[in-house]
Amino acid sequence: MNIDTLLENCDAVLITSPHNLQYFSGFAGGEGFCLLSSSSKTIFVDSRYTVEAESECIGFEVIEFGGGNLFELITEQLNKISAKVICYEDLYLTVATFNRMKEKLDGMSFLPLGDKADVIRSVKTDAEIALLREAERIGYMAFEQVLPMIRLGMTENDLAAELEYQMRKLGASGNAFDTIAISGKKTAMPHGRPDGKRLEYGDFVTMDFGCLYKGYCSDMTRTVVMGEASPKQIEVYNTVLAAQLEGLKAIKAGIVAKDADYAARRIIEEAGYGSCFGHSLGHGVGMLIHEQPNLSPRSETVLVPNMIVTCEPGIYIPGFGGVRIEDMVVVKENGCENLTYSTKELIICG
Ligand SMILES: [Mn+2]
Repeated sequence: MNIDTLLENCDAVLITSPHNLQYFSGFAGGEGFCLLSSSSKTIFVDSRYTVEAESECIGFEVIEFGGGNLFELITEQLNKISAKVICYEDLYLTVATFNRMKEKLDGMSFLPLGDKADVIRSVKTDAEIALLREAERIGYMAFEQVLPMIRLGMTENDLAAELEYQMRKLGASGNAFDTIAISGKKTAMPHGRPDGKRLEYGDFVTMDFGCLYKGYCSDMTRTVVMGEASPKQIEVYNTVLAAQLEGLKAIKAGIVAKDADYAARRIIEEAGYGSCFGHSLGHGVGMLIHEQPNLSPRSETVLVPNMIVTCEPGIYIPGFGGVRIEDMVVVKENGCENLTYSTKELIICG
């Protein structure tokens, strides 16, 4: 990766967020302070992580701190490289830590990093794409395992637990976010939460879930119907599916993100459900479940090859229910490669 962008207008950048620590230093322990300059790479960790950092951070000097001497050690390092301006992660550093840093690193100027690291991370390397591909495979394999278990009378919590259990069995280290497994009228809430509600005849059931695999997230959504689908359910489902397919067709290098959003949104608007699709078409996925680029109606970001994004239109009707269908894709020169293999035909369960 290119750290020159990070070092624009500053002498050193201090990385503190878990995902950027892993991305820029290799350190996967989550808690540490990574100082990058054009001439040095240093990571400061406490004794819980010294051994780990020494094995993970290739080309880095690992400095162990303890007993409140962190900022003294950082100051020593900054003096060594004659740094005057230090860039910090304003999006992630707490105000408390920032204030402490300002007080301890007396005489330094501070520059916010903004979204520079996020923009760098939005275009994936081949190694990252391989990890995201495997993460998504774990997700859809778990879905295939769970589909035949979906029965009338089971609770949403049971369903969420099965999805998470299967992902873990398939190699995930955790969940990428809180699993959504909701049914009936609750499916009108895009981010509804599972509870003890039982799956009933005629319910839509929306499952939006993802795993963590070697620090990378997966994300997919499928909606099924219990027992039998009503004509209106079929109409809503097919409208979302048509929009999702249009969105996938639009996603390719060179398109402006808002135009990809509109390609899908137009289908939903023309079917008369425009007011029922409040969120964006999709988002980037990587070490974070939601990262750049944002495929929103306002996003001017131009997609480039090897971005990984979701395509997830939905229709949500209060008092009736909702449908969302989500795949995760790699942006290519002339289209996109879908990493989510599960069927999108309307599935009847129970
Ligand atoms: Mn998503």
